[in-house]
Amino acid sequence: MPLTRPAKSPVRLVCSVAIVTLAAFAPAFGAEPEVALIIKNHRFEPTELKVPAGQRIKLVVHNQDSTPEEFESHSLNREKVIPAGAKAAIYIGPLKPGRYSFFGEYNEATAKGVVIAE
Ligand SMILES: [Cu+2]
Repeated sequence: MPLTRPAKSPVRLVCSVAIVTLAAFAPAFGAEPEVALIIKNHRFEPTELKVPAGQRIKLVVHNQDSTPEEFESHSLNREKVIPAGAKAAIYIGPLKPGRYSFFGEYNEATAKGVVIAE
């Protein structure tokens, strides 16, 4: 269905202002800083992820192994299974400055890492 452009009205103007105000508090969709994390040979690469504190972060985890892995972090309160060869987005934060450890639940002995918010 073709979109028709509505005539400008005071109501529409108020809506625009409200949207701009909201945007100031919550960054636009897709505007989060993106951090890449790889799972390879049952290890995370890199093992230390430095991220800005006080912001929502998009972690893009790429499991390059031929087995599934579960990204798990108690301090970040996140848990996500990533199938073999797949990529998954995990949103974290906004975080207070500090260290937040994570691990691969299926390979805890080797798959370890830490998010450092600063
Ligand atoms: Cu788990």
